[in-house]
Amino acid sequence: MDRTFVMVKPDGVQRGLVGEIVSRFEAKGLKIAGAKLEILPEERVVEQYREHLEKPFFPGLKVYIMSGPCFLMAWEGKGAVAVVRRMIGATNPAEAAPGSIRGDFALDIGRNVIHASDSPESAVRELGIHFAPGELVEYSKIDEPVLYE
Ligand code: IDP
Ligand code: MG
Repeated sequence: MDRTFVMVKPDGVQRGLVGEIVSRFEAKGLKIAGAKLEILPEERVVEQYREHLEKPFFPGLKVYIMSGPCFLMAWEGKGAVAVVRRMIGATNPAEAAPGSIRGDFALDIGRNVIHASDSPESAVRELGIHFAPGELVEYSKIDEPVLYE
């Protein structure tokens, strides 16, 4: 099964959106494989956003991501990486589709509530940055026989 890395950013945690966001992924049928609340150390923020290190918004992004606790999760399911990217919506919440998380809960590109891996390769890389192997749990869930053909 595919696994993806998802993180409610500090604005989402402060705004009390963790429960709503977890509910959406659960209702979709995805299975939670790991979760924790954490203020990220600088090294892991730099590692996660390494493709953006030279961008003008990076210094502000780093301060934002380290401004408070993030809620980090691993979610599993068929096509989980692409499914979750569609559920979070476009990077700029002003353009994100209504019904998506960013479309429903945010206004500003610099405060867009949630992160999710953008490819299966990024998912493996990002899960490796944030979770030790023992922190991800393998188990079967009783709805699997009715969720999948
Ligand atoms: P993504 O989160 O949808 O994958 P990326 O382009 O990878 O979007 O950018 C990573 C994060 O950097 C965004 O989610 C957002 O928090 C921040 N970011 C991207 N572009 C801007 C910008 O123009 N201004 C401020 N922050 C930005
Ligand atoms: Mg990205």
